[in-house]
Amino acid sequence: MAHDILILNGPNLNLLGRREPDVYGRATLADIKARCRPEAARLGLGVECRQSNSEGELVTWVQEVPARFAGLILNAGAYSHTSVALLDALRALNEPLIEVHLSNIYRRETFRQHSYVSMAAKGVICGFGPQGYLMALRALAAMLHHAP
Ligand code: CA2
Repeated sequence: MAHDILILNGPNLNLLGRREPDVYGRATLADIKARCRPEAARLGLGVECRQSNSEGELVTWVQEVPARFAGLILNAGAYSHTSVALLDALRALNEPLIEVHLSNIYRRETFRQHSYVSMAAKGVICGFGPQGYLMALRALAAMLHHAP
């Protein structure tokens, strides 16, 4: 049976491609989804992509992971830097979590250089733009397919 992966994007990422192209590039979230689908299929994975501006909705979706998904890719946007609620939900997971950021948060303001999400993540990919999501899919595929 194919493993299904949940890709979650947090606040304001629905605006991608429309503003701040110098920081976040020109790809929209729909473009990223369209690139993830064939890459996941090539890796033998199913993928579901969701976006929310609401911290509570993201927490609820994280709580769905154990019942339906083998792994989670999360760009929690600004909640990465603020949300203990999200961290608590992520810490309850046994499934692997990869944190993704489009920008290199370590080259930006100091308040972006700490992420609560990182404390629960297997690994963090940042600074590679939309390609980071594809890299995260490959990392999860390697983990899931080569698990002992
Ligand atoms: O680099 C990333 O992926 C971030 O998670 C993006 C978040 C930011 O708060 C994090 O520090 C790093 C912001 C996403 C907002 O995206 C926009 C896109 C276009 C226009 C306005 C916001």
